[in-house]
Amino acid sequence: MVGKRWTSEGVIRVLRFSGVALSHVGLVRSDNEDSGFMGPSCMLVADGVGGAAAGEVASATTAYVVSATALSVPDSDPVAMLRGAIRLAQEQVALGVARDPRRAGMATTLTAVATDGKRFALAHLGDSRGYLFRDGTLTRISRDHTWVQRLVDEGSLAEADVPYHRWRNVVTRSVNGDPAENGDVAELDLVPGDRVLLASDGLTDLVDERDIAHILTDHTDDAAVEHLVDAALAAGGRDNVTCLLATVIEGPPVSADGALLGAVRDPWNIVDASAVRMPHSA
Ligand SMILES: [Mn+2]
Repeated sequence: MVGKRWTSEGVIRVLRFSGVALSHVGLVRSDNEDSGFMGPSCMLVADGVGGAAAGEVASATTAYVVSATALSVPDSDPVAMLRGAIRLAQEQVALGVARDPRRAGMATTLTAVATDGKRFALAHLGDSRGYLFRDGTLTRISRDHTWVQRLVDEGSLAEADVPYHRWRNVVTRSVNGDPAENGDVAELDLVPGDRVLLASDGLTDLVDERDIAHILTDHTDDAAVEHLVDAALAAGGRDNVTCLLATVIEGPPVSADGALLGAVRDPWNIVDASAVRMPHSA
């Protein structure tokens, strides 16, 4: 893997994301319970569930905690950073329920990829998806935490039958306020030119992986995210749909910033925006 290094011109080179993202409420729902963040060192999608606007609170709070943590400690090991961010997100979701019992049962998926400029890590909980598109091949890099995926793993359900299963949306693990749920967090091997797609099930329930691969083959990242969202809407748009697509590039470091998507754009959805403590500056 290519690391942070000095070139012959004396310029620091780092690995980062160059990405674009879209979140659409869809054609059926009245509110967008998806949240997302697309920045040069972190990209994530969170798909919230829960009544009384609690789905928005769960996804926005989790998206805020993870993105703000990533921005506050840009040089830290991405595996450790994401583990810490999931712990804090669980605490914040539990706090949100304690403050308003109508939010009981709220939860969110989280699929996040982060880098410190050399190493990458993936954190995953729930049924949003991460994909790697490399050399023309689309590979799933997250494993669904769903009842139907468990049946597939046990050999009692065919992968091809998953999209039609009546329980396909039953999620077994999530950011739900449980301090014991740490998620799946692991290093991810990415090289310049790799394209990473993160999406909520509003895309992947409605657009099959062959069609997703064709769209990525035929289009640049900017055009591809629009085509992906359009494909979900053309298939009925029955859920909120969020797509983030980034290419891994090597170049000079950029100041960390990014774009917020969906429910996390509304600060009222964040349980406690002071929860992420910025490191003291010297
Ligand atoms: Mn969804």
